[in-house]
Amino acid sequence: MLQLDRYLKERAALVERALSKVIESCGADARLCEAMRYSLLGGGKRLRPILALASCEAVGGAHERAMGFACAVEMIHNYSLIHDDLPCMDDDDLRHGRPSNHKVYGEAIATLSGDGLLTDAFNVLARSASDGVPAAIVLETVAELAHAAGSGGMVGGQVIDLQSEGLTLSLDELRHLHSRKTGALFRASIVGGARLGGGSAAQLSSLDEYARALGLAFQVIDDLLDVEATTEQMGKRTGKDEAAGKATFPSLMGAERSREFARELDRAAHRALADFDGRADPLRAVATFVVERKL
Ligand code: GRG
Repeated sequence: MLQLDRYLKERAALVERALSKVIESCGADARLCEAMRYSLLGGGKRLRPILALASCEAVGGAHERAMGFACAVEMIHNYSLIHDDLPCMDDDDLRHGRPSNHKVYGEAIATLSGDGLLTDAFNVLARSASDGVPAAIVLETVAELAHAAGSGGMVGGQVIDLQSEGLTLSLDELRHLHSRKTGALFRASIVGGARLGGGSAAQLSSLDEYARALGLAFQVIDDLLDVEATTEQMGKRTGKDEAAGKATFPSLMGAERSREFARELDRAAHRALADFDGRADPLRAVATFVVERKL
């Protein structure tokens, strides 16, 4: 029986060791490297890289094959958090229980440290190609990750989010926004991990389905926690969606129905893994964790 708490801690530690190595070789100006390190090693659940490694293993790959990719995904995630906290975006002073990057390093260095993490992520991924993975597979993974992070994915989703403030969105519009803003990076992490692990087309397609359900469930719970959890619990400001006039799952369907919806999505994520053996148990457990998490 998988002990999820232990598994998540061990995997986060593994990812953090690899991330420290990446940042150790940062060849930039010392202040920039420090700012990148501050965010990259400053906490967080490491969900996306853990999912990338778990997905690689679910199709029979050794997790080492996906470690460069897992680091790249977490670097992109951290860039998005740094930029999201900037005054021109969500204007948040707190992240992971500490001052946001721009509160410590100023807006210019914070912006550039995000840019550094985003760009270096692709260097880390491309250089991990030497780990015995065919170049064509790495190339497809690079393209998929770039699409997920870029204008067709996360950045595009953030723009829709900004433009939707104060508007009444339908459930379909809200789902579309989040499938890009948060869902795309989850999908790329999970499908990319499996691609690097040697997964078949049918396995990648099932994992894509799993990832869609998990990504949406993650967002439904994120919206709920913004209403129900305190700033101290989350280590970041809560109650901000309502203050910004944002449409959320609880505002559209109510808190109780939102939680039920997230649990339906957890079941859908499990169904998508029906053809996988016990090696996909961590993926199954993480889906339930995402829905039942308190932070
Ligand atoms: C390009 C200036 C500029 C800004 C872009 C890309 C972007 C800003 C924002 C993307 C939107 C974004 C930050 C999405 C992530 C939303 C989210 C719920 C993050 C929290 O994810 P967790 O809970 O994070 O997995 P940690 O790392 O704290 O565990």
